Amino acid sequence: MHGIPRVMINGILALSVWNRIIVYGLNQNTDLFTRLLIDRKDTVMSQDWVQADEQDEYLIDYLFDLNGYILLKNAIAPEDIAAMNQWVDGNWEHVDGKRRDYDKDSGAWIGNVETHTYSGPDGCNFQNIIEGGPVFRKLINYPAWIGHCRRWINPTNGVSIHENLLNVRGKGGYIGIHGGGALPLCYLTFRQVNTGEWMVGQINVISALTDVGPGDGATTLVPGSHKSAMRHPKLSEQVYRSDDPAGNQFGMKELHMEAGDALLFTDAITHGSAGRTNEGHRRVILYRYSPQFLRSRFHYVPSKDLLEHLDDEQRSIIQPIPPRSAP
Ligand SMILES: O=C(O)CCC(=O)C(=O)O
Ligand SMILES: [Fe+2]
Repeated sequence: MHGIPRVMINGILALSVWNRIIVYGLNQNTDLFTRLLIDRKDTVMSQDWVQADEQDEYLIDYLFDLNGYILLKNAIAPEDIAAMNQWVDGNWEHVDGKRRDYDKDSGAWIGNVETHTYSGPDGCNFQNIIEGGPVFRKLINYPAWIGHCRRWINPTNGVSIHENLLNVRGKGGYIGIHGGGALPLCYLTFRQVNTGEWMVGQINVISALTDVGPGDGATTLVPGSHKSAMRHPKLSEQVYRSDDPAGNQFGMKELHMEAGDALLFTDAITHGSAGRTNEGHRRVILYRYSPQFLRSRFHYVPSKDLLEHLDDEQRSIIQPIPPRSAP
């Protein structure tokens, strides 16, 4: 071959392709492009996570709007994760003990925290965990997510907590597939239908206290299903929840997390959890944020001690309207 050797031509071609990609990226958004290249070259197309301290609110809103969920990496400080794990270790005797609903009348009480289960396989819920100590109070308005919850519920509605719990789930445990954009439940809104403003009726924040990987019974969801006008095929005959584990259902994605990550998703999305096949237990906390007009799920009355220890913002979330009675 005469003239320029082939290896040089290949090199020039490769350089020109890279130039185009880089120029395109710079034109779109310098910051975002660079960050994506640096963070995880392989998943730019399907990225559904950001670092919890991400400042690009537009990007965060876009992902939440598009998918109905977003994963915040490194949302909870390691010392707070350690404090929560210590609490679980200290109360381990209750994990396989009495649980409200499964044992009908009442769970075991650890101060004002009650053990509970939705249906048995989902494990042990330490309900009303905000009464469990300082670290759980701190989570009420944890900086990594409270701003997003306020914005998406819409400041007009204020924020309250519908339910708060710490879940421990062993081998064989799971949550059945449930929810979806087609359900006629008033708290499963996403936007104001006439104006398009944010008006999310419930945002679940699930945070892993230990890593949750394959076989650990991860939370699963169908991305975008909060916008679907059709029920998931598995739920077409049902109102809310099927007893089939959500992990192996059509369209489901497993959300793996490292300890301290937080998954934020609208409760309107079709979701649940995969069955746990590994030994050991999954430990997560779950706080559900809703507009202030919604009552709390189980109506645990905040103790005097809890109220005294809350800052003003936390108090307004836990008790938006103080009880009123005749003097
Ligand atoms: O346990 C899970 O991973 C899912 C919990 C769930 O269904 C919910 O947050 O509404
Ligand atoms: Fe759920």
